[in-house]
Amino acid sequence: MKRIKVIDSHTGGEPTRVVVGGGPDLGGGTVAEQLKVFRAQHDRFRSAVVNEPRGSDVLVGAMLGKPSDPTCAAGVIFFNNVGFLGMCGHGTIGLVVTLAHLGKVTPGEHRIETPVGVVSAVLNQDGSVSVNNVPSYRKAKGVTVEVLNPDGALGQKQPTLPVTGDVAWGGNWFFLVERHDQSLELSNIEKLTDFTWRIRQAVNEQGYPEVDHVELFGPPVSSWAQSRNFVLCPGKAYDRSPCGTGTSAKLACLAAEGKLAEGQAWVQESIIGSLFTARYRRDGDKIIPTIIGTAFVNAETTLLMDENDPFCWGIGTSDSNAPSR
Ligand code: PYC
Repeated sequence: MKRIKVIDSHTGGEPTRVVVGGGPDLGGGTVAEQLKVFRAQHDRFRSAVVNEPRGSDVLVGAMLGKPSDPTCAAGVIFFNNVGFLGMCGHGTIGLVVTLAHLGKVTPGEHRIETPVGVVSAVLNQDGSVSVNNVPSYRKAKGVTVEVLNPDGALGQKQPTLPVTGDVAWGGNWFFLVERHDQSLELSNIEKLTDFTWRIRQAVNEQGYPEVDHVELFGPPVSSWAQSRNFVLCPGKAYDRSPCGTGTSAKLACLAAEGKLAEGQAWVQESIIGSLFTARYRRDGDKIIPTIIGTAFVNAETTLLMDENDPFCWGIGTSDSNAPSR
């Protein structure tokens, strides 16, 4: 029986599960090299931590590792129900609040090595966390893709519909869509998920195979915010938070359009109404976004992994189909 110590938190409603003990040895080297070991040798551990029956599709895992950069306090690899993330904004906020809960960090700046670069996170005196993300940029403006129209199958309507968006990097790859006819409300989640999933398929097939997150924007409900979003994550879950890397990608597009000045605040509202405040500074032809949010620790747990359990490694893994002993 393996015992894995985890601490759960949520950042604006989006959960993070930090593995604080009992995880696999990922060897040395950079965190990007440790990710290669994690992916190749311990993928079932990833699945066991975040997937049912212990987790759920929405859970993001965070595996602490040794940083190769001596200026970093920690290394981290974020993962989800289907694989690994480059960076994770809400997850970094959750990680810092978790480390503070454990007494391992105090207010101030902490550098963290991720597979896609070093980020820094400031634990503020009021408990909020400011994440200075990896350099972010817009790769392509106004890309139009033909998205399958489910009604088109009847023959009376167009089989596809054009959808236009920008492709941008904010630590993960995003397709960001401003113009659409969807209502960004919780009651519309199923339609939003279906629509963005079809967009993702079209974007991947029609030129951008690297994009794994899709973001829709619309008017906010809160008077504090400039925009509300719906973010589809790679495993078909939606982000309950405004998405740190997605908001970074949004800032990159706003900066490229000249619609947001350096240092100016942008308040992004999520589909459940939670808020991140974001700003950027220029770094050559890229930007360095800062994302500010708050997380709360909500569980300290020991996961038990019993090899005799047919669903030990999560529902849907090849191991879970083995005949019972
Ligand atoms: O906050 O960057 C983020 C994020 C990515 C996926 C889920 N949350």
